[in-house]
Amino acid sequence: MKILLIDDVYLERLHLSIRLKKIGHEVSLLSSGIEIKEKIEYFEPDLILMDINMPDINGIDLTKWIRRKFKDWIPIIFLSSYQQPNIIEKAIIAGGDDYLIKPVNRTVLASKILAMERIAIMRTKLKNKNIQIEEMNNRLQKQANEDPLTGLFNRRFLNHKVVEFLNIHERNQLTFVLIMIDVDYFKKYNDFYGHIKGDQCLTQIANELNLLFSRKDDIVARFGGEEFIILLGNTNLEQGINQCQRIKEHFRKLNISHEKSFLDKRLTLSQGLICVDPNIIIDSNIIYNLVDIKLYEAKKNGRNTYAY
Ligand code: GH3
Ligand code: MG
Ligand code: MG
Ligand code: MG
Repeated sequence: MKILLIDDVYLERLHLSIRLKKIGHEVSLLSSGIEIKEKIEYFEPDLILMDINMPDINGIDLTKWIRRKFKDWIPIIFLSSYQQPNIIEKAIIAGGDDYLIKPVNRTVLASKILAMERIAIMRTKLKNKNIQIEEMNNRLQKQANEDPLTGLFNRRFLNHKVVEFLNIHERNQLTFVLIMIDVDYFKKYNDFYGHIKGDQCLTQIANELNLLFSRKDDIVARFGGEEFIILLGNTNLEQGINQCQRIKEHFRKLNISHEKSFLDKRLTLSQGLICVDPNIIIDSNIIYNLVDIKLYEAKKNGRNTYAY
């Protein structure tokens, strides 16, 4: 263990440190309480052995200071010649973990250090376990919200976000936009290129949409099959329409082949858009239904277009 020994008497420090080093500990010595305030971060001790009666600050007050200052627990054992029960009580209440009366028997001291070491190991194990649990929770959380094929947010997360958008935008009296995107003639794409190429195509579309909408608050989700949804906060109808046009233009330039599409043998998308007014009472299912009607309109109008 890395032990920090604080005692104002030189000989006490010397004797103790020799003994501690003999049984394998690393020892740092300090002669005053004030010094520790400047150096404790530098030492990072596993254990502090502390005298009580020191000229500048007494060990009990110093312990209170350490307990206030550090969230992490550092075991503290008092070594003092005071035998009065009320002082021992005070020392433990202040944050000490144990109290030995000087002169300290070397075997007793070694055993007490061992006990502290054992608790410290248990604490470290527990801490690591907690970190593991937290990491696992984060992973599960991410998995629960993610579409496995494309890595986009899934419908579950989207539903949650739409409700959040409704609340926030009502509170701030702002509009937001939801765009539903459906790939044109995708069944033909699968039939011609095969399902694996179909999957790759969906992933490519997802990546492109993610690139197009990379602002922190933009949400790009896979709604299902070959349908995607874009959620744009604090956006009005005109801005939303511009985004539909931007998506259309982007995919025109990408120029992805689709041999069996009637639209110039290129992969195209149809889009429905809804701009949600904060003053109209509406829920997420109604939003999906309305935007689906708009998407259907875009399909009816020949595909590779948008309706709102
Ligand atoms: P439309 O232009 O009217 O949208 O025609 P469409 O063929 O795209 O529409 P339809 O809904 O009939 O077909 C959707 C197709 O999307 C059917 C299904 O095979 C395909 N699809 C859905 N999910 C996946 C997927 O995860 N991977 C692949 N490869 N294909 C999928
Ligand atoms: Mg002293
Ligand atoms: Mg579809
Ligand atoms: Mg389709």
